[in-house]
Amino acid sequence: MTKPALTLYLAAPRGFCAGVDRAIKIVEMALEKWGAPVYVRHEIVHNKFVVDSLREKGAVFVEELSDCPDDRPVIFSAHGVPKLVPAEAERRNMVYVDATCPLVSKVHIEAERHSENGLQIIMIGHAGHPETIGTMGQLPDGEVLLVETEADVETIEVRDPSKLAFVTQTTLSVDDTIGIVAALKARFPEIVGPHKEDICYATTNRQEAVKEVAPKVDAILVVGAPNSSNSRRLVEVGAKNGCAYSQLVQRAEDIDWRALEGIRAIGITAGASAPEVLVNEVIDAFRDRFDVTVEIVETAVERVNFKVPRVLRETA
Ligand code: 10G
Ligand code: SF4
Repeated sequence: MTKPALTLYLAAPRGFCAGVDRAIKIVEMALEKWGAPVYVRHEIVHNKFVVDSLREKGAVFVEELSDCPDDRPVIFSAHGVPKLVPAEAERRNMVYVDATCPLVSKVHIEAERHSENGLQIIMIGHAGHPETIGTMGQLPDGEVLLVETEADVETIEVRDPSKLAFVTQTTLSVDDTIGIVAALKARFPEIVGPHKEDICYATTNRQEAVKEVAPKVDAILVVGAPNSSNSRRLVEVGAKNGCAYSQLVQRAEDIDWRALEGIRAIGITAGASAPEVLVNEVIDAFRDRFDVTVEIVETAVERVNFKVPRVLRETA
């Protein structure tokens, strides 16, 4: 039986960003240097496949530092941690490596600098997300106020409207954040902040590529995990930019083939924590059912690379 023709538009850039690449390397190098077990506080990045692979090599994933013994190394996830976490590790004389992405650390430093200058901080982010908890946790309770939506901007109570700064989570929707920043500037004209926001290059580029793909296709699949904020934003960007069927899949087995019956063009991308092997698995699943022509939709070329911390570069 002949297979139906399908054009598969593959977004580029997609998948691993420099911060994820570095964080995974940190766990692998820590295992080489210190042997198993190495503890990791929170999923190193939000991807089950990545976490399971590292677990097989001897990493032990826990949610809190109190779940780690004093005498084994611990790594903090790429999303960042509140200040009290490394402070507690030091108090316990633990060996720790901070895998926080340098672009998240930059936001931490920004928040601290504004606070030192007497400004109260407003963070645009998602409540309960580890990056938001980590960034807010750079300063004492109450110094950072969280806003998630434009509506929140109208109701927050600030100490002094003339002494405010804002920072953002790095993985937000670029378009939604423009609206929130505009609302902040309208209500608090003196608020200071970064030139645009703190959304990182990888988030911006992946969303841009989806915008280019969305109008060309009947459906978009984003390879990524349900707890991956940046991956979920890619699903929303697809839906808001002309593709009614935009879905998250962790792997090929999640694809709802009945919903895709009769399609002629599919868009595929992957969140910043999703490995390329899973993208290939999804593409292969399409090849099994369709006569696939792959078209790459490249909207940016990324050359960002972050070094791992010195302690891991030194030989044991
Ligand atoms: O998109 P989120 O923040 O949920 O994380 P992720 O692990 O899915 O992707 C990598 C992004 C970060 C480490 C946050 S800066
Ligand atoms: Fe760093 Fe951006 Fe990747 Fe987060 S999504 S780890 S900020 S490069």
